[in-house]
Amino acid sequence: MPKSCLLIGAPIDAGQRRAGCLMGPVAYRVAGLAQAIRDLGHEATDLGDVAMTPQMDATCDNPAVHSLAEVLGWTAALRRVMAEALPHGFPIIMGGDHSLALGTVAGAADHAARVGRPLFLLWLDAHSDFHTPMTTTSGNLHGTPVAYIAGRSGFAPFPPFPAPIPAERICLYGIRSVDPAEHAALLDHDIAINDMRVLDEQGVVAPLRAFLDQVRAANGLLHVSLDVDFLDPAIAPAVGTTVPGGTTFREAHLVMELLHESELVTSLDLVELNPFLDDRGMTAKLMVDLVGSLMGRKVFDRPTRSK
Ligand code: EXY
Ligand code: MN
Ligand code: MN
Ligand code: MN
Repeated sequence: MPKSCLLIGAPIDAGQRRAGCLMGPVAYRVAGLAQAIRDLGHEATDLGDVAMTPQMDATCDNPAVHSLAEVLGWTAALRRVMAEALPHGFPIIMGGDHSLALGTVAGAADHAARVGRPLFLLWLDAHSDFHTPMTTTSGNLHGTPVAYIAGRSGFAPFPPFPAPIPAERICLYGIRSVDPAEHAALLDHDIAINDMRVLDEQGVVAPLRAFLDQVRAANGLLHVSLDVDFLDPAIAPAVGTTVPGGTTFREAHLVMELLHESELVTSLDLVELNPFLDDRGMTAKLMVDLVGSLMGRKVFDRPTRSK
């Protein structure tokens, strides 16, 4: 089923301190993301980059929090852009660091409420991103979106997340770096934590299929947030928070192929690409390749396959 893909640039690097993520959107364009999608029979419209106005009167109790005014501005802008885009197609947000999900998932939640369907979240990441602005020690807000989306307190002056996603509708997948404060908080939330140990023991298919079955049974919308550091640094070095022991090229493609076959994905973030840390754009090209698998490219297309 051809999709109308809406490519949206979110050149945000305020959620962390290493310069470079703001070059992510242009790197995806140079790597040919739109044409790769069109080559698979879909429409791809590049809507350009989102503009952001910092919210300068912003303060929070943790002085370590980095670039709060900018992240607040991005969150408001991306929430609006996402909610406006979803009725018109399949938004693909080209990041930019993972703090962009504070806004994109909020916008997806606004849309889900409007259409009366539950929103599910698949978080493909080495990190649980479960800090609040009050628990983070780095002060980098890219380590907080899942906590915000799950409705944790301590996010003032961010507006309350519109409809916190219940734990059973959040799937963390590929996790291999959890800070002590995140671990303590996650023990109080029964969010599915498919860390690399789970994937090593059960394989990449079973945990993902179980989650997708839940999405389908609930007639849910599914937002996928794909962090470059989900992948092993050996194949995807252009990211500021690499963690050894990530997914292989084939594991990542299999995840994307299963997501394509499920026909459940309704919006996508591509986050944390830092082209400044790369070698001839290899990481951007890999991410474009993975989007190709999500959009239906097959090595060998078998006529029938279970969803
Ligand atoms: N947990 C660490 C912190 O809070 O600073 C590292 C977070 C990395 C977040 C990247 C986006 O996944
Ligand atoms: Mn409209
Ligand atoms: Mn992340
Ligand atoms: Mn990460």
